[in-house]
Amino acid sequence: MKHSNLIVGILIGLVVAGGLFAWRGAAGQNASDATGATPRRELQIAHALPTGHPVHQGIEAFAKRLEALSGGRITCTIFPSGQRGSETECLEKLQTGSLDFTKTSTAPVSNFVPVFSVFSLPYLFNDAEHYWDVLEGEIGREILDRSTSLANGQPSGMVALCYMDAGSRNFYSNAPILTPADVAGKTIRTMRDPIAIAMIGAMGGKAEPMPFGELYSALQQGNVDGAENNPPSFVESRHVEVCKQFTFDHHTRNPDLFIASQALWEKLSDQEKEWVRTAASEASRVQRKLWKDGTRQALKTMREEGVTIHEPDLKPFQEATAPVIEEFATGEVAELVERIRNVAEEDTP
Ligand code: EAX
Repeated sequence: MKHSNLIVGILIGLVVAGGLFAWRGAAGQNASDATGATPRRELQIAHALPTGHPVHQGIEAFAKRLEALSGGRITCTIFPSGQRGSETECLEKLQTGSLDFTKTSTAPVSNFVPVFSVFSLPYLFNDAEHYWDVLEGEIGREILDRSTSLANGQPSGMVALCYMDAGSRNFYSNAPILTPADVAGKTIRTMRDPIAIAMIGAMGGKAEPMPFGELYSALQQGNVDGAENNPPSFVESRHVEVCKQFTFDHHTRNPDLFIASQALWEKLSDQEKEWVRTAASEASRVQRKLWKDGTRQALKTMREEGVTIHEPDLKPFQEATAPVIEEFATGEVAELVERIRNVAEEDTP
C-alpha cells in the first residue's frame, strides 16, 4: 500500500511540475538565458474584438513596439475575438494573473473601479475633440491612475495603461430609430453596465446585457431587436449583415482601455515598465489614426451593404437620457462631470 501511495505521489508531483512548466506567458518570466541575466518574457494579450478592427490593429502596434524596445526580449501573443472569454472574464483573468494584458471598454472596468462609470454617462462629451482633450489631459490621466484600486482601497489587479479610440455608440436595428420613442418597446443589447441599462430604460426600451461575442446570433435569431456601437464594431463583427438601420445618435463615448495585470506589473523591472508604458502610449497614438481610417472604411461598407444611415436631431435623445445623469452622477463622478464640461468651455474660442 505504502509503495503504491508513493508512486501516486510521484505521479501527482510530475503532473503538477509539468503543469507549472507548461504555464507560460501569463504573468510569466518564462525562462532566463543560460546566465540567468536576461529574462525573456512571452506575454499574452486577449480581447473580444475581431482582427479587422482598428482596436486590434492598435494592439498589434503595441506588441510590435514592445518587442522592438525590449530588443526581442518581450514577445506577445494576441488572442482576439473573445477566444479567452468576454471582456469581464478577461478582466478577471488579469486579476488572477492568468492573463497579462487585455483591452476592454471602460464600462466593464467600472464594475470594479466605479470612477470609470463617468464614461458611461450619456452625452458627457460634445464631440470627438472634447473627448480627446479630456482623455489626453489631466482628467484622463487621473482616471487611468485610479485603475489600480477598488473602491474599498484594495488592489484591483489591473493597471490601465492608455486609452484607445472607440468613437461614439449609436443604435442599430432593423426598424429605423429616429427619436427616443423608437427605442420604446424594443429590446436592445447593452454591455453589462448599470448606466447603459438605465439609459435604455429611460427611453422606454428593455436592455439585454450580454457579451459582445454572443450578439451576432442574438440579433440573427431575433432575441434582441437591436444594439448600439460604433461603425467598425458594427461592420467587423458582421452585425451589418443582420441590421440595416444605423442611427448616429452618439449617446455615449466610452473609450477603450489597454490594461496590464497587476501580477505581471509587479514582476517587471523599472526598465521593462518603461518599455511597456512607451509602447502603450505610442500604440494609443497610432490607434487613433487607425480608428479614423477604420471608421471611414466601415461607413463605406455599410453603404455597400445597403444600410440606411440616420443623423437625427440629438436634442430629444439628450432630454430623454438626462435623468440617467441625475441618477448616476453623484459624489466624485458628479465632480468629474463638472470638470469635463469645463474642458469644453475652455475649448470654445
Ligand atoms: O470594447 O461589448 C461591447 O459592446 C464593446 O463595445 C466592445 O466589445 C469593445
